[in-house]
Amino acid sequence: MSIVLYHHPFSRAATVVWMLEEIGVPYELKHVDIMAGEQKGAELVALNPMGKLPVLTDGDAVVTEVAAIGLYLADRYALGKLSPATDDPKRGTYFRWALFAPSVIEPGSMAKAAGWAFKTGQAGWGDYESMLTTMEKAVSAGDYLLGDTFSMADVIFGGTLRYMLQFKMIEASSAFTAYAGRLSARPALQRAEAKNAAILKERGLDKT
Ligand SMILES: N[C@@H](CCC(=O)N[C@@H](CS)C(=O)NCC(=O)O)C(=O)O
Repeated sequence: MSIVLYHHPFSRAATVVWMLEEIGVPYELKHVDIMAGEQKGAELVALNPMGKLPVLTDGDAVVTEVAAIGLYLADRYALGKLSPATDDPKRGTYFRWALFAPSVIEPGSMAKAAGWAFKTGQAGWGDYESMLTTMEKAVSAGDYLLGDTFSMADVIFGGTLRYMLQFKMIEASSAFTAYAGRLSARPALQRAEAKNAAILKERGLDKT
């Protein structure tokens, strides 16, 4: 099997399982015990010097960073379906929201939760309230970020939003709840959640 995902169900690799289920290609999961620090071992560090999950390999290609993995998979295996065709102007909106997740939502939510002191004009993620307003507008313009069409940008942005809602780093507004509900109805997300839950059970982590 050419696609291998280094995975732990408690990590962002869980979102990559959702990506792979949306794409529908065969893949193998390699469990990395992050509680035992296996992500800092030689095998993982050779692939990702950050010593972090997720890591996806596809033949000789090594991809890290959730957003990069999603964009890679969609272009390689679902171009014109989960990512707009290369000459489609919708690609601008697609990249905009896909990259908003790691460049604004992740650091912006962390800065707020950890009480970081910073200048909003200098920090790329700006101020928390503007971030929330921007996100609410993005998820309310249609069912999905591209309007009627679901795309990999929804997995990247939506996966980050779901994570932030779960850990109460973003408060559940009606717009966020409605959007998260539309995502939860996707059979691919349900299959991914079932896979992650089965691994948790198998490894006795479902009670933690
Ligand atoms: N920027 C990375 C974040 C990766 C990350 O922080 N992964 C966490 C799990 S969700 C991890 O591996 N933590 C263990 C560690 O840092 O030792 C991405 O988007 O993939």
